[in-house]
Amino acid sequence: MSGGQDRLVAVEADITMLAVDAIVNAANSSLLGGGGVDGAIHRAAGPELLGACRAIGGCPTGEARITPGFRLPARWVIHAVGPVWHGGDRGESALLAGCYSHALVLAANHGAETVAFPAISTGVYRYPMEAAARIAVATVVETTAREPRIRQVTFCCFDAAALGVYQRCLAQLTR
Ligand code: AR6
Repeated sequence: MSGGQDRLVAVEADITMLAVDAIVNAANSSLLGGGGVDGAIHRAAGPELLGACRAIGGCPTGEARITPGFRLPARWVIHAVGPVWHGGDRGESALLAGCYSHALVLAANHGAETVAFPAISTGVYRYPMEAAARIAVATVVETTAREPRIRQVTFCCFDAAALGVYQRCLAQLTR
């Protein structure tokens, strides 16, 4: 949160409650909903979100697609498809980084200046939290350096353990 990186913050919260321009969803390639943060976002946004996702027709792993936020406080939902963790030798890190960079470019192109991410792939998809957080933070630093339109990125952690991991990653940026 300092040392020139005050555009990046970590909080412990339910992402569906955040009043930012865009929240990112940890979706699957069908974009038709699921459990975890995906289920929570669809419940909070209302049934129109599923209709908008259906019209998109899917999204490859490592990419993202955008819809309105409907009943959410956020104006937009950016649906990013993270990789399933298979041990790390199936391109997982590049695919995870792709989620963060694609999502931020989409946000900027739609005029979203404040964006919140969950810890993509770290739930059902089993990506180890520490490794995932390092990639998330590094990719957001790199992408925001090229996207001056993004004013703030929030890493939305679902529990205190995840928040601790992100805070350590962010603190390392200032060293
Ligand atoms: N707000 C913020 N973070 C949350 C919330 C919430 N409301 N709920 C869960 N998390 P997961 P994945 C955290 O499993 O691993 C779905 O079925 C959670 O603690 O939601 O990318 C999709 O449809 C974890 O750290 O997503 C896919 O099929 C993180 O969000 C599949 O799961 C991601 O956990 C995607 O799996």
